[in-house]
Parts: sequence; structure tokens; C-alpha cells
Amino acid sequence: MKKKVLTTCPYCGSGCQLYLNVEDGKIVSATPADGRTNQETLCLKGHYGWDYLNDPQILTKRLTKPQIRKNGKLEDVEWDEAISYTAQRLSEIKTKYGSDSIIGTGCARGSGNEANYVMQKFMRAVIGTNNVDHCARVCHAPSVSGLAYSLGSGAMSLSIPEIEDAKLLLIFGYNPAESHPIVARRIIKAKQKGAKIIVVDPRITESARIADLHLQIKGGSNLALVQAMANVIILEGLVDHPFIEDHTSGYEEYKKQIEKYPPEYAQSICHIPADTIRQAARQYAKADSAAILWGMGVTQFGQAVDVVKGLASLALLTGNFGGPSMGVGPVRGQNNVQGGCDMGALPNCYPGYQDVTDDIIREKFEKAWGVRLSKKNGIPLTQVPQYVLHEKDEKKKIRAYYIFGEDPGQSDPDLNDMRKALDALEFVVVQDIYMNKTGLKADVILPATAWGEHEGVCTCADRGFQRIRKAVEPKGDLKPDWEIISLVSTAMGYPMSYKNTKEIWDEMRSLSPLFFGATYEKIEKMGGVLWPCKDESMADKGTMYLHKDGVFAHLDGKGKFFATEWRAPGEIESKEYPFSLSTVREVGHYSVRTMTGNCRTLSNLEDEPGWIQMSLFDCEKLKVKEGDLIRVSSKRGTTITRVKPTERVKAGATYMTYQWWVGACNDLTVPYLDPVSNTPESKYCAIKLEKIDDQVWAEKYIRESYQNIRRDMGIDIVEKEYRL
Ligand SMILES: Nc1nc2c(c(=O)[nH]1)N[C@H]1C(S)=C(S)[C@@H](COP(=O)(O)OP(=O)(O)OC[C@H]3O[C@@H](n4cnc5c(=O)[nH]c(N)nc54)[C@H](O)[C@@H]3O)O[C@H]1N2
Ligand SMILES: Nc1nc2c(c(=O)[nH]1)N[C@H]1C(S)=C(S)[C@@H](COP(=O)(O)OP(=O)(O)OC[C@H]3O[C@@H](n4cnc5c(=O)[nH]c(N)nc54)[C@H](O)[C@@H]3O)O[C@H]1N2
Ligand code: SF4
Ligand SMILES: [Mo]
Repeated sequence: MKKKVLTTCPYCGSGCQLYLNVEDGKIVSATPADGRTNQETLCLKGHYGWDYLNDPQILTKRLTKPQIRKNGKLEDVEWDEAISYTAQRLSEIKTKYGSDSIIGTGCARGSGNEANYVMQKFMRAVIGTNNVDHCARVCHAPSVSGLAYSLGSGAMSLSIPEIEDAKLLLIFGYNPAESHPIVARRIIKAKQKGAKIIVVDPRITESARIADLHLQIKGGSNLALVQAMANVIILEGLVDHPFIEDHTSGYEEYKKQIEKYPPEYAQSICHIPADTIRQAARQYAKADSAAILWGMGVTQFGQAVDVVKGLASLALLTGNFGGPSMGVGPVRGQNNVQGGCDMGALPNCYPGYQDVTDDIIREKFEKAWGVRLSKKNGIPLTQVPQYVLHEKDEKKKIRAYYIFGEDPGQSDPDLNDMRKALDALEFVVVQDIYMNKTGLKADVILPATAWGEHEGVCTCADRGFQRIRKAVEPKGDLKPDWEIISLVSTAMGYPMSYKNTKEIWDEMRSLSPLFFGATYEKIEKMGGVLWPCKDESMADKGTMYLHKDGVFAHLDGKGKFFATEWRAPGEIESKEYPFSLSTVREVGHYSVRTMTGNCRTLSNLEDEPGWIQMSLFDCEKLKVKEGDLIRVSSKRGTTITRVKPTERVKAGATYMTYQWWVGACNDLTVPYLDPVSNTPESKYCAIKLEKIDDQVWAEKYIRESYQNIRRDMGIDIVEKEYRL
């Protein structure tokens, strides 16, 4: 039996459509479909990233049965026992310490929007708290809150296809060739159509190589550059005065602050010549339609929200809103992180960005869900270690963590502290498709079906709702995420009896005006719908670009200017830790790697312990060469990785990809947070590098570490040949 199943790729936010080709119940290949964003193309993860469904057990193992920790060991149990035990423990903790002693996450990956809707409803209506958050916190949360301030809406203003018709692209702290290869393709198309490209990145990325202007900025200096560009635009009279007058507020105050940032001053902070800053500012301001695309090089800093507001201000200053192929593009990372936010897996809003502190909105949800809801914003997940380990007030402590489709034991900063927090919690639930580092600390494991094994809707980076579909039967005693959460809810005395994802979607739509018009039928028929889509009739086809005619989502319809003082990163180079470390991405592997690390083609391309990118100058100074194992340490931890000498980085600055479990860079990173968004500064900390003289020992150490991890994950390493 052969079939072709149309679905959406489960990796990055590009939202590529593909066919899973199934023969006799097994996927044999993936082929590109003619999707809105991908136009019959896929990157290597789209082509080869489905193999994890075959459970080849390279890095870790598929979960196949619920488990409960008994006498210190995780043991297989039946679903009834796992659900009733989870419900009983959560109920006990809620009664003893109160609703706010429990926190839960949403999942930005394969589970889909419906499961996120059910999870936030469970946390709010059943647990009674707004303590629900997800990986957007460690990712684009500064874009969401910065743009909500500036424009009234936190999403990409333009859609992915529009990128290729922009006349100028300002690519800021974003490396699409590795993170969103199919978005990178649009950038190349824009270049071919004559667009100018300006890249701001401390590394010579692939985009930098095709750029008209590359500003190889000193890490951690973004705000100084953004404000110096504004300074030039204002001083040289390149501003769009009519737009400012009709569509913005706060210009006079902004102008005063910007006066303190002449390019000569920024030069000393950013290490970019003042004249190059002038050139970049002029090109940006003079372009007919300019779009700013940004990523983690903006958001993973202690001063991220200010930079987001600064970038939005540049676009306001030059009137780059109101039409297609312009505006702001925080290109959301995960396949469904836009969806996690849309569904309200955030501590301050219900689905559809509706404020939990607004009485009228809260009453609407109270009526629909038949419960009283908390009036107070919840805790962001990056504060879990703080609320578990360091909170003095016993009444405020977090006691239980329901972790749904995230791996904070690998992806959060300062893992030593995170591991201590996971150990100190009274109750940890892990609901995942794979065993992972967090799972090792769980009291209960709830195994879910994966992408490819269930139905749903995801939202890609440009607000596009698209279907994910079931192609194969799950192997193991698994349930879809939404069903698992519904069962726990029912066992806690709040029955949830959804029959399918459509029923959940329809409930969600009925409560979310922004999404009300995006029915399953419409998504199916059109292939995808970009929100806002408010009307159910086929006449409302959704929205390609936001802020049409310069009308912003604030009550007064105006965009708000913002400028402030630049701050240096929280931890900078010192005598003992003389190098900076930034953590970035690997093209063939994805986030914590439970999925790509278990795809044979992808792990053949690259495997543990990963690399540290260093300048040729630093390699020479430390007398290390390509492939050598090297010790990397920060104030918080130490790890071993391989040396990758490269001309693409400057002396003194180093870069590790964050996908690796042996060479785990989050053992080193700093938990310093942006004060507004609570996003960690994953892009900057201070390290030292030590050459390892005994390379034979080091190779053996890496092999054994990998083997130990695989053993911990439950792989029978006697049977499974060791791969390095
Ligand atoms: N292959 C692959 N693709 C992925 C992922 C993956 O793990 N693997 N993850 C997905 C996720 S979750 C996300 S959020 C996206 C992220 O996608 P990107 O935002 O592209 O991710 P990064 O590589 O972390 O960082 C982007 C760039 O920021 C630069 N940078 C570092 N410091 C600074 C600075 O001070 N200023 C400036 N201007 N730039 C700086 C880095 O050199 C890097 O090139 O990718 C998604 N796509
Ligand atoms: N140092 C450093 N750290 C970083 C970053 C960085 O740049 N540098 N980037 C940060 C960013 S931007 C992000 S978004 C995070 C990502 O970090 P995470 O969200 O922790 O990582 P993921 O690999 O996306 O997936 C998390 C888990 O979801 C599981 N999963 C996948 N599909 C499903 C499903 O359908 N159901 C269930 N229940 N589980 C599923 C996977 O097996 C995995 O265990 O990492 C952050 N950490
Ligand atoms: S660009 Fe992203 S969505 Fe497209 S195939 Fe690659 S990983 Fe999948
Ligand atoms: Mo992300």
C-alpha cells in the first residue's frame, strides 16, 4: 500500500509543505510540495528529517510507555496509573501550596496548536494559575513584547514570500542560511531582483557574503548601532515627515535621545567605522521599500527589548509600513513557536493575545470555561531556577513543573543551576516523544505521538496557519498530546472530552477574534491562512501584511518611537576569562537534537561533540588546529569541544553551536535576563580556552561521555554499535 500525505515540516518556522511518501505503513521519503513559502523546495532537514520516526536510537530513544519513578527508578506503568498518579500529585501540591506553586510549558514543536490551547486551558482553568510559558521565552519573547509596545502587534509585519520583492533587506543578527534555508532562498531571489542587502552580524555569514554592506559588529553592541543609524537619518533629513506626523507618537522625545548617538560615538562601541554606519543608514532610508529581518543576534541579549523597539523605530522613521515587502520581520524560529504564542502559552495572555489582567476578557474566558481565573500574570519559565532554588518566601516557591515538549535540561542557560532546580522540585512531569536530559529528572513520563503520527494545525513564522497530518501509526503505547492533558484534567475533576483536534480548534476560534475566521475548511481549501482572519466567510482570506495604510494595532492607531541608553552585556571578557562566547546554530541539526540526532543521514553529516569557531589568530596563539579537542570554561562550568579555525570570526570572539549534548554550551552560558522579556543572554558570556595536550585521553573521554549519555537514555549499547 502506497500513499502520499501532505503536511508541514516539523523543524523551523519557514513552514515548508512536503509530502511524506508512505509504503506499507512506513515512510520511505519526503518530497517537496508547492507550499506558499517553499514553492517545491526543501532544505536538508525537510528531506531527511523524518527518520526519527523509525527510532534508530543513535542519540536517544523513543518513549513507548508511560513511566513513574518508583524507589528512585523510572518504571513502565499503564496509562491509568500514570494519569491518576499525575493528577493526584498535582492536586496535592495545589492544595498544600496553592495554584501558583505549579508551572507548566507549552510546546513549540510537533504537538500543534490544539495541544497548546488545551495545555494553557488546563494550567489556567484546572491548576488555577497563569504560570504557563514556552520556549518563546528563550527566543523571540523580546520581539513579542518590544513590537507590542511599538506597533501593538508582536508578529512579522510582512509575509515570507514578500521578502523577495523588498528593495532593501537589513538582516540583523540573523543567519537564515543555517536557521531558515528556505527564507534564505527568498533573500537570494531579492538580490537577483536588484535588492540591496545590508547584514549586521559579528560573523561573516552566508548572507554577509552576498551583502552589499556587511557591518561586522562587536557582539553586544546592537543598540548603539541602531541609534547611530537613526541619528544619521534624522541629521541628514532622510526621515519620512508626513508618515511621522500622521502615524506615530513620541518623535520629539526620541529625537532628543538619538542626538546622543552620533556615528563617531557608536564606532567606539560597535567597532564599525562611522562612515560605514552613515552608508548603511543612507541606503536603508533611501530604499523604496525596506524590510528588517532579525533573529537571535537581537533577542538573546540582556538588552533585547530595547533593540527590538529601536529597529521598529527605524522603520517608523522612514515610513516603511503600510504596504507589501516592508516593515519588520522577527523571523520566528521553531515550526510552531508563533503558534505557542497564538494559543496563549504565555504568562500574560489567553489565546489570541488577550490580556489576562483585563476584567472583561477574563470574564469571557471564565464564562466559557466555567471557572474563576487568576487575575495576575504568571511567572516566565526562565525564572524557574530562581523560584525553586533562591526564593526566600516559602509561599512563593515553585514546587512542581509540568514540562510539555521542551528540554530545559539541555536548552536553558547555566545548566548546573537548572539541573539543581529540577532535582529540588517536588514533582516533575515530562511529556515528550523522546527520552531527553530533562526526562532523566522526571517523576512521571507521559509518552506522546510525534509529528507524522497525529493531526493538527501549526503557525509558521509569518502568521500562517497550516495543517500537519497523520502519515503513519505510532509504534508504542502512545497518545496525542491534547488527549494526555485532557485525561489529566478529567482525573483532576475538570472533564475534557474533546473527540478530535477540530473540536479544540473550533472552541479556540470562538474565543479568539483574531483567528475566528480561520476554519479547518478554509485552511484545507487555501493550503494555509495568515492571521488576522476574523470572518468565517471565504471572502476573508487572511492578512498578508500587517499595519495596512500605516494604521497600527494600538487604540490610537499610532506607532510609538523609543530610544534609551545602550548597556554592555552582563558578563564581559576579563583577565581570567579573556574570550567572548556566543552560541549559534548548526544547519543539519535542530535545537536539542532529540529528532535530528536520531535521523541517520543528518547525524552522519555531523555528530558529537560539536565545534567552537575561532579566529586563525587565536588558534595560532593557543597552538591548536582544526579538529583538536579543547577545554572551554566559564565561571559556571566547563566542557570539551573541537576547534574550528575560521576566517569568518574576529579575534577574541568564539562561537559554539548549541545542539550538542557532550560539548554542551549551556554548561557555560550565563542566566542574565532582559528585564522586560526575561530572555537569557545566550549570545554573550566570558570564557577561557585551554589546549589539551593529551589528545588520546580527550578522544577517549568524548567517546565515553557519549556512550554514558546513550546508556542513560536507555539505549542498549552492547547491541547498538558505537558510532563515532
Ligand atoms: N538548522 C537549524 N535551524 C534552526 C534551529 C536549529 O537549531 N537548527 N533553531 C530554530 C530556532 S529555535 C530559532 S530561534 C532560529 C534562530 O535563527 P537565528 O536567529 O538565525 O539564530 P542564531 O544562529 O542563534 O543567531 C543568529 C546570528 O546572530 C549573530 N550574533 C551573535 N551576536 C550578535 C550581536 O551582538 N549582534 C548581532 N547583530 N548579531 C549577533 C550570530 O553570529 C548569528 O549569525 O533558528 C531556527 N532554525
Ligand atoms: N546556548 C543557547 N541555548 C539556546 C539557544 C541558543 O541560541 N543558544 N536557543 C534557544 C531557543 S531560540 C530555543 S527556541 C530553545 C529550544 O529548546 P527546546 O524547546 O527545549 O528544544 P526542541 O529541540 O525544540 O524541543 C524540545 C522537546 O520537544 C520534544 N518534542 C518534539 N515534538 C514533540 C511533540 O509533538 N510532542 C511532545 N510532547 N514533545 C515533542 C523533543 O523531543 C524535545 O525533547 O533553545 C534555546 N536554547
Ligand atoms: S527550511 Fe525549515 S521548514 Fe523548510 S524544510 Fe528546512 S527545516 Fe523544514
Ligand atoms: Mo527559538
